[in-house]
Amino acid sequence: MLFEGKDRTELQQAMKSAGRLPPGQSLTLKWPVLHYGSVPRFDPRTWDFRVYGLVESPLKLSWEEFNVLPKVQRTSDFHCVTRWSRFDNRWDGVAFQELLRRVKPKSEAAYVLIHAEQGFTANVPLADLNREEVLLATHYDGQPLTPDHGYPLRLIVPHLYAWKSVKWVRGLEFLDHDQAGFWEQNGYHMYGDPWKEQRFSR
Ligand SMILES: Nc1nc2c(c(=O)[nH]1)N[C@H]1C(S)=C(S)[C@@H](COP(=O)(O)O)O[C@H]1N2
Ligand SMILES: [Mo]
Repeated sequence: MLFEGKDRTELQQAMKSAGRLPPGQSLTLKWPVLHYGSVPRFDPRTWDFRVYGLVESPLKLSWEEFNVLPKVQRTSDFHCVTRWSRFDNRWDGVAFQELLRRVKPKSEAAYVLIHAEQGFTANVPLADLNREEVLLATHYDGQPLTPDHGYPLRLIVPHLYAWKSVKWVRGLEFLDHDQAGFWEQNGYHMYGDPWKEQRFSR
């Protein structure tokens, strides 16, 4: 392995040289836990996953039904707006494009509001979700997500700041307009490109 035996600063330099460290970020080898509120409890009997709004075929799946969907594996980097980046994270889950094929967004659909437990939301343009590397992840490094990292299901959008990678996802609402989510209402950028340091609005 190219990066084996290197310490954190050496790894950071390697990622920087490889063009993988966005400006103002530093590499972490630990995995910080970051979210607003408490870790929700998962109850497989009442949990459901809904896709609704501007789609031809709305979906409502139980946990059992969700797990019948075909799974993919993706490895990607993760950049938090609080300035840490974690590299080469291996996720398993359902490709976002797999869901898009099933729900068939209407032509007016341009944005998705991601809904999570406890009313948490985040807004992402549909075009940014319609990418190979975007997935609804159930596993990290081959193991089910831990409760504090989003068990049973979280979104992964590697090319945007990690607050868009919503933990404890329960639904996707397709919209024809951009609607600020939780952090966006609290001053974070509507889009959140780490390469342009789109941390805050205004
Ligand atoms: N439901 C929910 N998802 C969330 C958040 C949150 O507050 N609530 N915070 C986001 C932020 S700011 C970050 S950096 C990542 C952190 O993911 P991690 O705790 O697995 O490192 O989760 C994101 N997903
Ligand atoms: Mo974050």
